[in-house]
Amino acid sequence: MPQFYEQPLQPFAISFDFAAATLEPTGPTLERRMSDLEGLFADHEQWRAAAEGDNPVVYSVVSSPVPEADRELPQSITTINPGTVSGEFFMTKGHQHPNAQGEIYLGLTGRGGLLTFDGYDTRFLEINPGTVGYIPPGWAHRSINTGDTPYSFLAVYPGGAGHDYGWVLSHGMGKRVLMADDGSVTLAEY
Ligand code: M6P
Ligand code: ZN
Repeated sequence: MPQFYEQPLQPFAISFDFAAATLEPTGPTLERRMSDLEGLFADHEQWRAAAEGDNPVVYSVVSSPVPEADRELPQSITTINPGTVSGEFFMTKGHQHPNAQGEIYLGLTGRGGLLTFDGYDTRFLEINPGTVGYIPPGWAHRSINTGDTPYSFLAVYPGGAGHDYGWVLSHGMGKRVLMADDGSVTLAEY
C-alpha cells in the first residue's frame, strides 16, 4: 500500500442520475453567480449591469465526497444555466491545472461545449449528452452552454491537479463562443 496523508477511503458506490444530472452521496457544492465572473466576458459593461442587477446564478457544481487530494479521483457535475452577456454564452470561469494532469468530461443534458487552450492553440469541442471530452495535461478548459436549457456534464479529474484561475485571466482562452444573429454558435477572437 502507498502511504496516505489521511486514512484511505473505503470503496463506495455513487448513485448517478443521468437525466437529472445529480449524484448521491454529495460532497461540496458551489454556486457561481454573475458577480463571481469578473473580467471574463468581453462586454464588461453588460457584465457589470447583470452582476449589479439580478446577479443570476450562471452555474453550480455538485461534487461527490471524494476529496481533492493526491491519488484520489474526484468527480463533479456542473450545470450551466442558459443565457448570454451581449451574445457571449454563459460559461464556467475556466482554469488551468497547476499540476498538469488530464481530465474527462461526459455530457449529460442540454447542449454545450468545451473550449480548450494551451497558450497557442484553441480547440472547441461539442460535448453533448453521451459524448466524452478529453482534456490533455497543459490545456486550460472552460465549458459553455450553447443551448436554451440547462447544460450539465460530469467531470472526473485527478485530485492533486488543482485549479489555477489566474492563468485564464492573464492568458485568456484564445477564442470566445458567441451566439450569432441567427442563433447559431460562432467562435470569435479574444
Ligand atoms: C468541472 C470540473 C471542476 C470545476 C468545475 C467548474 O466540474 O472541471 O474541477 O471546478 O467544472 O469549472 P471552474 O472551476 O472553471 O469554475
Ligand atoms: Zn480541470
